[in-house]
Amino acid sequence: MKMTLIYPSWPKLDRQTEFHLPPHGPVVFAATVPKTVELHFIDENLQKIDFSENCDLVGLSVMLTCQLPRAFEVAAEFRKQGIPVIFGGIATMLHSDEVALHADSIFLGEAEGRFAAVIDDFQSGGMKKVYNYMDNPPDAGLIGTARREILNRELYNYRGVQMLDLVHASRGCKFDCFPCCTGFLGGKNFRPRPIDKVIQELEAIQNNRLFIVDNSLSQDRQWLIDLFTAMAPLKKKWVSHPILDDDQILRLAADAGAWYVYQAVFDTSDVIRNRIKRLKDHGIAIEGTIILGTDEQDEDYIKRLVDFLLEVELDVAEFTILTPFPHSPIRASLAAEGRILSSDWLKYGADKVVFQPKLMTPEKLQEMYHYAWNTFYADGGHAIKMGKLFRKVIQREMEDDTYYRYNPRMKRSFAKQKSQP
Ligand code: B12
Ligand code: SF4
Repeated sequence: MKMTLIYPSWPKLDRQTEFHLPPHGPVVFAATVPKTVELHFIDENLQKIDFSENCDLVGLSVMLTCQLPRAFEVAAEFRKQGIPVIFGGIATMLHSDEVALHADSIFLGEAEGRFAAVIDDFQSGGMKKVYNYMDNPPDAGLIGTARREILNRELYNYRGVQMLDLVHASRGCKFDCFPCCTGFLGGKNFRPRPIDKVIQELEAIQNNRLFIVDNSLSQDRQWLIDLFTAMAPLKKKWVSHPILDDDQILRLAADAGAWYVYQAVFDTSDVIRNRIKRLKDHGIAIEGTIILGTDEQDEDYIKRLVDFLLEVELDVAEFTILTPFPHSPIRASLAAEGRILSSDWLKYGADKVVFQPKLMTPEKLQEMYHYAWNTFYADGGHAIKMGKLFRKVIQREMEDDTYYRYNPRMKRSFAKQKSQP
């Protein structure tokens, strides 16, 4: 049986350098697909879909709300030809009723230990309209090593530099922040994977540089100590969401290869200033994630915030506009106040205003989004600041002799160049 798995394209943030990370959901999902199924993967951000290709079942893996409009077009094209389509992934869970209108089947929840039964149903002609495991997540020990071999790895580079590989050591998040959907997705629980399985997966990845996509590395202190201690000998370099703000943990993280973290910066307080300083003191760089449009922000507030980011010398900043994604706490409160202006999912890429801000007009907030990007990057674009971050990691790889680990051919050509008169 042949299954084509597709990751539909989505619009990148206006102003951000266009780069494409290897999709994570699809490769983790692929590990749950029985080996008897011949699986072919297409990342539409970088590959063209061949609608005439022969297959028995199409799977659409949809992570973002703004991916949905394209996912629906792709599904319609296959279904027109009589090829059944099953949807899964985060946006499928967040928009299940709407997605069901465009699908033969929808899969809600995590697929580990569950997808083989869907294939059995399909092969016996009885695939169900809905598979719903949202209230019953699998044991995190069932999460296997992602099947990264389904990716065409050569596509994932930026100007010749290999992109990071994505990996996760836990699921869920015990916090329930206002703009976030993870409470709904993961049941507000932290679910760590067994550390030996994580290490096995990290060892298998043919890349020095990783993005650990766990929601938050600040949920369980002892687990972090165990994880970072086990990771240190691998000498990988990695990016992550926030790490527990604690000197011992940050030191262990740095020793385990922490390269830079995404750190939410929501105000200009000393708490944030000190957090940034502590990260820097441990040699960990910072990509600030800054949400624009919260209720306390007006034009001056945003200007002060951008000045602050420049003053504390953030390495990189990613500005987004507050977006009321379905099943986030903020959507419920904005909806109750009648402040949602649009539910056109294409506009839900986090760079367009789709709600009524409290202290600005929607047009002013949109203008301030551009102001923030333009001002922060006035003395060098996003690509230049990213380039500096990459130079930092290359320097560390040279120091601990890991730079050529997955690229011995480069070492030989470098040595040859050096030996030439
Ligand atoms: C990693 C990540 C990213 C990465 C994605 C990289 C990549 N190429 O994969 C990057 C950094 C690019 C990213 C960007 C954004 N992200 Co993001 N991201 C995540 C994160 C942290 C983890 C996703 C993940 O990998 N999960 C682990 C995998 C294994 O789980 P999974 O995909 O659900 O897959 C399982 C099942 O769903 C199932 N499955 C998956 N596919 C399929 C297919 C079929 C057919 C079937 C049957 C089953 C199935 O099997 C898998 C195994 O069980 C989530 C939060 C979260 N907890 O999920 C946010 C999240 C998805 N992101 C979010 C947001 C808001 C964004 C941004 C829009 C804004 C921002 N800056 O954060 C940007 C995009 C901006 C833009 N326009 O360019 C929101 C989604 C909002 C929405 N509704 O659109 C989330 C939920 C976080 C939140 N704040 O609430 N993100
Ligand atoms: S924003 Fe981060 S810490 Fe807060 S609920 Fe979402 S994933 Fe957890």
